[in-house]
Amino acid sequence: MTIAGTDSGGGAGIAADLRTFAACGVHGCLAVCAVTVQNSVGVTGVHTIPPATVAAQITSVASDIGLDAAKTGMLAGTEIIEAVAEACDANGIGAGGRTPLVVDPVAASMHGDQLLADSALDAFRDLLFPRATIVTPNLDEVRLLIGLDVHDRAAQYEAAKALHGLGPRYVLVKGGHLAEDVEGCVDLLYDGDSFTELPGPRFDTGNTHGGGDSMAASIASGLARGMSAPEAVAFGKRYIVEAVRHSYPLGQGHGPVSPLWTVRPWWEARPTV
Ligand code: PXL
Repeated sequence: MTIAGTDSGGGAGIAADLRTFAACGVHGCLAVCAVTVQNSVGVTGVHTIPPATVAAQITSVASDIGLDAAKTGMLAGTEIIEAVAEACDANGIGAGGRTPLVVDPVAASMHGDQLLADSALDAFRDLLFPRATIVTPNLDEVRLLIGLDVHDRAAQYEAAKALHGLGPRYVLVKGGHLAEDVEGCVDLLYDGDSFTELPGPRFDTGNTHGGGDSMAASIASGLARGMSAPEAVAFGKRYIVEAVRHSYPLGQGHGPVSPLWTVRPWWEARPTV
């Protein structure tokens, strides 16, 4: 299940998550937290869903279909974060429960448009980090969450340690925004004891809209398929490298990564009916 917001441009948020789930071979359910008015240039409006309706979506699905993993994306504000934390506890999602929880601490779009109220950062740290199986911040989110500006690998390690202190089982500090890594893009996984570097190529493209969402959703898919967290992160890294490789231009601004890079053009094959 994705617990997140919509993007009318179809690149990020729930649209990215559901395509990622499909590409990774799992059925996706959703709890909508916010509707954004958005195109490739930016966000011009946000409408939040009542917190009780967010919680009810989670409970409705968990009580019938069941959940093998969940991920959070745009949660918009404190009240929704509180409702999600409560619904997670009530349905065995996250720490202490049966269902692993990926927390992607979405705070802003790649254009800098705010997707989380400043006042909600405390709720994120206090309510969601301790419940998370894994948190997946990029370097902008690291700065907002712990006030650390990461400019080199040493600081990436320091950030992983500090974030682990907030309670998640695993931390993945994504290195996509690291200026030092001009050749590649190294994500860093930390379990409180040991570090694992996940190297990958860097592509010369501005079309990375929805990349963080797809990465977190592919990790959740791996967990849903029964992988351990380190296995799910390696699965997610393989997946997102291809999604960025196949990214495409859209509109006048930033285009999206391609969560469905896996799909073959079946319509070009000879019809069977
Ligand atoms: O990529 C982060 C993100 C998540 N969720 C929604 C978004 C964005 C970025 O724009 O719009 C709804």
